Amino acid sequence: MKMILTASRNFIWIYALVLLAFSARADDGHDLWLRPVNAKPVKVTGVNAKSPMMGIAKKEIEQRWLGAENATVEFRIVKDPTVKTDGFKITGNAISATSESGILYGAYELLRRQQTGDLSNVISNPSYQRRILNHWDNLNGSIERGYAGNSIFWRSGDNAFTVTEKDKQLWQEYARANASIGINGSVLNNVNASAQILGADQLKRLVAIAAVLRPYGIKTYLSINFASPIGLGKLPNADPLNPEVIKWWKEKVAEIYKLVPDFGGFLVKANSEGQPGPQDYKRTHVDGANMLADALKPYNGIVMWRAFVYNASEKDRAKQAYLEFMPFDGQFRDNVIIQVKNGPIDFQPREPFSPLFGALKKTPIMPELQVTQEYLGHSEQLVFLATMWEEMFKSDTYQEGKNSTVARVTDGSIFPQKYTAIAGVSNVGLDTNWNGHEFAQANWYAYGRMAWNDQLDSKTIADEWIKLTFAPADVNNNWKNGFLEPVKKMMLESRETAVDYSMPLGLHHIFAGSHHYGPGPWWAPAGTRKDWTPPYYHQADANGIGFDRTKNGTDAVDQYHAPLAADFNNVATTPEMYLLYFHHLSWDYKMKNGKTLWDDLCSHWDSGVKQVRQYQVVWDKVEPYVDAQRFARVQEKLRRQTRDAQFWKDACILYFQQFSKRPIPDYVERPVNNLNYYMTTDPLSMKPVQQRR
Ligand code: BDP
Repeated sequence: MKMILTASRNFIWIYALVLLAFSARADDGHDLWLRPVNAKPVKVTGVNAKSPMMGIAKKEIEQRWLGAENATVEFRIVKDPTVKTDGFKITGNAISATSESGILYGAYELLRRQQTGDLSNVISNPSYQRRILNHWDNLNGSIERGYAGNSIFWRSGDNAFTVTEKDKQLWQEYARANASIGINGSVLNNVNASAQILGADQLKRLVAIAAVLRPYGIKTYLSINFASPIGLGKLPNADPLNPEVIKWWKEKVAEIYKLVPDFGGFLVKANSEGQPGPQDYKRTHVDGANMLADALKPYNGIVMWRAFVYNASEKDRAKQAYLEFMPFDGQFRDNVIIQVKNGPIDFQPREPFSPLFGALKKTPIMPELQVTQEYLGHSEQLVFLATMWEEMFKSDTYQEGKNSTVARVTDGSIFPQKYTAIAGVSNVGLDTNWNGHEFAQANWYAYGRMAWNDQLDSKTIADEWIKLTFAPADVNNNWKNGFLEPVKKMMLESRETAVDYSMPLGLHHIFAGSHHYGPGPWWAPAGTRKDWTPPYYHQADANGIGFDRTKNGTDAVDQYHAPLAADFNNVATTPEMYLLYFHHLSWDYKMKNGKTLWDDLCSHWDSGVKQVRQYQVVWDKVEPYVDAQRFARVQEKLRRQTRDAQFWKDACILYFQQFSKRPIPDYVERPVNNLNYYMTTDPLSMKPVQQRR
């Protein structure tokens, strides 16, 4: 009896120690979804010893094998018409592909399947050929809309161009993370590009970066400044029809390809938000894009020409890209792809899809998504973006009949196109955990997975990511019910929650000026461009709220294909999630749930706050399953998110109440400060500002 007691006491001690060690273990998040595992011995065959890429695939298998001990994994390069470039087939322990990159992606998939418990065979081909991250990194190391520290590629100072071992290691880790989710391209600098990116020192650094990224299957691209021939080449102009300019670009491109023979091409933001472009010389987007395309063509390079254009004109901003680009359909070279943001305005928490999708029928389009959370709480708020992107991919444009989804009109399923591509604005920075928020890693992961497979649903992605990022070695039902399921639910709801506490029912762009963090529906300093101020977007007055884009208004609805044009034109058939995007409605407008518009708006703001409060509870309850460091970091961020959500709700209710003149519904929590407080407190720093913002 005594012996049994001692034994069980010992057991309890050991158990407690193990628990303590586990929960106290520090985890800085640097390993992302590629955390070390207790690999079993394995043999890999079919490896071309000369190929760095095959070497990486082999090493990954050896370091992460969780299958049968001493199993043999076979790499097979095959001729198989069902397997596209980069695609692969997994049959048991064999990975077959038509290219080495396919073997690499197959290896990552096999390992992922082992870790997430899916051992079925699969054949997998990417939806888009080019799956690209856009880094908005400036040459001085800062990142436009970056919330996770400075650039991993560029820095200022004396050693700006020294390539250190530390640099190379970080680039390699970055490349590996990308390859593991299928990303195969990186644009290394900001779309608001400096001409200097094409300078000698910068190109040397490009060479060094490309050398590290290449074995992981990642091509490098650069954003260029359209006026580079002036800024760098000292030519008097950058007119795309000027022979001197044409020659300058040809020579520059030749120089780049000599240094980086597999260089991907250029990303161009032209005549947009003050950037130079062909219109400066009374030329068109076609003139500009084709001139660059001709220079890149001999090397199979591409031009990604952005359609993010709008002027401070009387025209509805939401209509401008369509108006500007539709007349050019069919006039671009075949190595030009028009890069179009998911929505017509600008990466808002919710917008309908851009009407250009499917409408340009003879010009390939690549969707541009924003992984960095410029308008969705930076790296402070837990917002899983996969559900938003899924909403976009699955939206039916009806352009070629039913089921002309955004996914299908851009990935080559409907329109035959030489190149297919997709871009995501990166959220990577020098922060130890890469993305600032532990859960922002999920957005990088989700972007890669959806770029690979645009039919993948958010639930599957969340499930995979949680297992890879948080699962202990011995996954059991306790962990599944105690961690996986509640955290998954929270992630899947989180984007709608953010919409609720910030811009429900189709409201958009009512952000605080410049940093876009928190509310600023009142923000309209004298002299600011109207289309950069929130009142332009919400149009609140005594009669109601919302932007009238119907036939009686700006007629933006007309840019959508039937039946959407008519559906959006009619308030009764407009999905309520887009209501105030398309309609200006009275405060007493009756919603489907019977509430007035005012009451329903208040309910959304309020429920958004309540949902974040619930996330705090969810997270506190998962504490036993998470290492102390990550637990504490997320807990702290959720506290901030709750304060932010409340700030949104209170500020919006008090501000719009001035117009609605309606009481706050009884069931809605009362604001904790007055309107003046919200208007004189910066929601990012939470510090008072001198003037009304
Ligand atoms: C907006 C950002 C701005 C970018 C611009 C773009 O606020 O910083 O330069 O998009 O995409 O969302 O060019």
